[in-house]
Amino acid sequence: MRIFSGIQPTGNLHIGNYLGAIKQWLDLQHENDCIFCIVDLHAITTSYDKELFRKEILDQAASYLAAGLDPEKVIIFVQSRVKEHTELCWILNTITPLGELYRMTQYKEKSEKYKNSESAGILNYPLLMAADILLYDTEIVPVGEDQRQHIELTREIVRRFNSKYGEVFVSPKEKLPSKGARIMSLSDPKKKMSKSDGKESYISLFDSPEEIKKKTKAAVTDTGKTIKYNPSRKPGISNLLTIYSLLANKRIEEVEKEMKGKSYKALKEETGDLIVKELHPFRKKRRELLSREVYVEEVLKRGEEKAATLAESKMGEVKKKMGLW
Ligand code: ATP
Ligand code: LTN
Repeated sequence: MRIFSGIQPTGNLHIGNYLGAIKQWLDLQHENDCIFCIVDLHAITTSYDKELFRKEILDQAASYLAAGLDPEKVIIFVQSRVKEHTELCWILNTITPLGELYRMTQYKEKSEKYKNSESAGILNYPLLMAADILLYDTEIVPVGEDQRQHIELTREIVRRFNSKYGEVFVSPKEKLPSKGARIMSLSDPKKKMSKSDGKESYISLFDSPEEIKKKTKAAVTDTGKTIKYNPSRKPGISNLLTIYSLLANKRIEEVEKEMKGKSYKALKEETGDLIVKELHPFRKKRRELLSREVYVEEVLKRGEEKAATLAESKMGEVKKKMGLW
């Protein structure tokens, strides 16, 4: 199966990104044809620091490798280095009704956040994402729950393009993790964990043990005493149970049983300890990779060459069908 997914290079990857997306990538890489992208052109739709950006992109590549992606098996590349992504994005703009973009939840959330100062890029964001997916005949897109709607829109675009110009694109399916599709913020467990919020709200894959313990200890819970999974009534406790169960590879009920009769404080401590233990190898590997910048750049260069070959060929097909030069 052809697999494609991407994450924006905006700051540190957090355990939401890991449990929602990257953990699936690691499982999929062995038996599929995988392409993992650093979507820098998506990241520039909101404000970013141009002096730091290159470093953040390299850091993201080092993080992918540190998390366990094998560059001998998968293609890892930077989106802006393959020009066909923006080229196809324009074409998709011409066949997509505006109404479909306005109703995207992520657009509504982001435009609310930036009040009337949002760019057209925020609205058109899903079209660039659809271009990413469609250039590579992607069949499966492993993402967190928040991206499901964008994949549905991509399928709609495929249907529209193929019926207008002839069969060119493959219709992709999202792959969501069974649990943990949505890890919640530690400081506001009714919101998803997100790297655009305050540092105390998420745990980075590369936080120090002290930081991890401090953040889990301060996680917002409720005034009750019973450790029970109930996302609507006990969002904070349920979130900790979810994180624990995913990292320990145990079912939620099993974790609930283990924690029965224990205090919230104990649950927080044990979750913190488990996160520290599970993330330790990532931290070590990332530190090592960050000192091998030339190697990381080489991995990206190799990925770019392979991705460009596929993308050029697909774009050729698209133009031919559309009667473009
Ligand atoms: P933003 O700051 O824009 O919210 P983000 O932290 O959500 O960014 P993205 O780059 O948008 O990160 O997402 C990368 C991948 O991680 C996507 O597949 C997304 O579904 C997944 N993901 C992000 N946040 C979570 C979360 N809290 N729980 C589960 N999966 C998540
Ligand atoms: N919009 C996605 C990131 C993304 C992506 C993609 C994911 C951009 N292009 C293609 C899967 C496939 C997000 O997580 N915010």
